[in-house]
Amino acid sequence: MSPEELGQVQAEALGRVKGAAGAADLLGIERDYLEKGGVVAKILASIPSLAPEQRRELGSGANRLKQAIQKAIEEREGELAAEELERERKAQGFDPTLPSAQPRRGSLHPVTQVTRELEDIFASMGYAILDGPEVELDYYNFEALNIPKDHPAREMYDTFWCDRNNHLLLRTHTSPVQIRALERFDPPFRAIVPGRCFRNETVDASHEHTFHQMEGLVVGKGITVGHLIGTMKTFLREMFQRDLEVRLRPGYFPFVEPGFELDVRCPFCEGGCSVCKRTTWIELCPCGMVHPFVLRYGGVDPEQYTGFAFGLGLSRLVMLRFQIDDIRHLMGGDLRFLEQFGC
Ligand code: FA5
Repeated sequence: MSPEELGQVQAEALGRVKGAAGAADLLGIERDYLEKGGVVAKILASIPSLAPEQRRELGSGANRLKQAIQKAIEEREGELAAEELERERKAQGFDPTLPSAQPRRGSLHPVTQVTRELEDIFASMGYAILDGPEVELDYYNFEALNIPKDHPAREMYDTFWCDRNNHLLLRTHTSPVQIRALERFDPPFRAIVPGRCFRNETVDASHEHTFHQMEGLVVGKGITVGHLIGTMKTFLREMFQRDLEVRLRPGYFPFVEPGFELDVRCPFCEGGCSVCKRTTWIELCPCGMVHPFVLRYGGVDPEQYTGFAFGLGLSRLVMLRFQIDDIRHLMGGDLRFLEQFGC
């Protein structure tokens, strides 16, 4: 076979490779040219019958032909794979020039937002921020708060008990931390305790079985109701950015004496609205002067020290703040609700 004939075979083979539409075509070319019984093999088989000087020439020519075909097949395989990928990308609507999808940003829960706001306000007034256990002892939740067994006040707190002997419970309020704080700190001190509480209650738009409160406790020499009112007014001014009138009504809690319900003038209207139920007053929190029994339970001498305490309904304050009409949204875990409070 002359070099020209070899050149023709190569041109024909490379032409077929170029026109191959897929892997099957390329396999066919490989079979026809490179495998046993193929064109290259037949050329090599003809070599022994040639004159010695022609043998070398045809041998190396056949090898170059084989390599050229192999190389062309590999390149075409690469091209076909790239074309296939491009087709898939187009079918999936993939556009590499578009900016990548942004990761979804989380945000703070509205209760966390208001808690942090309150913590900032009270910390700026020198309050410590305390925590306490959610699974609490009967002693701290009731007994040491002057609510002994069989006391009718226990009925105000529908309790989730955790054991058969009614020693352990899910705390029904943040007030048990009053006793824990009195045990731990020497007066004078002031502290707030934001946290979760639990009540075995029928749930409705304003009552949850799991909700948040924020306890406040100030103990020192000569603490009076005047300090309580001043503190609440300062906190409200910071929260709503203006002075708001407050009023005290009598309220009964065994752990305060005297006890009050503190109302605040509605910050959303002048003459009555749906938030204040057209009364212009909003119930803010129960509060009072710490009962001497409680001070004594906490190891503090009531002859020397007095104190005030309050129990803010934090969940209700969050509702007020963001105009949420149903408390069940707060713990419902619905992202469509929570995404509205991104910050
Ligand atoms: C108490 O829990 C007292 N520990 C508060 C207190 C502290 C009084 C210190 C005096 C001194 P009360 O049960 O009223 O009180 O609850 C306080 C606030 O928690 C209520 O005003 C209300 O805003 C909120 N709250 C009570 N129960 C629920 C509930 N099931 N769902 C949502 N909020 C509630």
